[in-house]
Amino acid sequence: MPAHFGHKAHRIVTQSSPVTTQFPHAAGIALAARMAGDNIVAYASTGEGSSNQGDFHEGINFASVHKLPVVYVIHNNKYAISVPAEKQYAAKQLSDRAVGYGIPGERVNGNNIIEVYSAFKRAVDRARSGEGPSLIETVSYRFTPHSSDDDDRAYRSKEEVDDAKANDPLLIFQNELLEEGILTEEILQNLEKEISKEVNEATEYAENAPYPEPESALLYVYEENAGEE
Ligand SMILES: Cc1ncc(C[n+]2csc(CCOP(=O)(O)OP(=O)(O)O)c2C)c(N)n1
Ligand SMILES: [Mg+2]
Repeated sequence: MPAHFGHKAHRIVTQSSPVTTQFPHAAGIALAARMAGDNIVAYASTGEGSSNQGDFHEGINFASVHKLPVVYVIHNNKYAISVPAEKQYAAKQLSDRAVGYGIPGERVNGNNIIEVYSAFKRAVDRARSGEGPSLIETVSYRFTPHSSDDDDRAYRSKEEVDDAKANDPLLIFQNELLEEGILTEEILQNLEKEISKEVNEATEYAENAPYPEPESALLYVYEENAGEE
């Protein structure tokens, strides 16, 4: 699955298919790190649809009681596959749930990169100083269908999608940086060249990679295999 990668060196834990299971995982990782004297901040995010699962409550509640260093984020992109936000939750805003855990909750414009950065900085500083977790809701929009199997024309209009695309956070930020003179057309072109080279090389590498041996499906499932390879 596309978003199920992990990366040990970058400390990204492999994600699993059942949504929001990462919320209790983050609390557990933060607790384990504290016990080991490792001064980390754990980060876990979920969609607004997935935030209605029990794991959401269990994870945040545990982290709040024990003042664990976790930043919890809800990416509110207004849809859970075909289900629009108003059919997912009755709350006015999801960040208000923080009150029930005794932690700060903030709703930010997810299309404004500086606003998002500021909220994350507050949450990370709070976690590092031992005050516990925070909940941030970033509000944005899902530009594409949920997956290649999903035809979004069945549940939302083209106009709605086009309107949202006019607020593409990457383009807005790019333009701001160009206007400020921090980014120039030359830097931009070089960046685009560099990035597409990296993406093309990675694609080629993946396409040429051999299929895994069928037996490898049994690796890392039970403890006796954990040390192999
Ligand atoms: C426990 C569980 N139930 C259902 C699914 C199927 N499923 C995968 S993604 C998804 C919708 C998620 O919507 P949202 O949380 O808003 O995240 P988004 O895709 O919009 O980022 C569902 C129902 C799943 N993976 N896990
Ligand atoms: Mg969503």
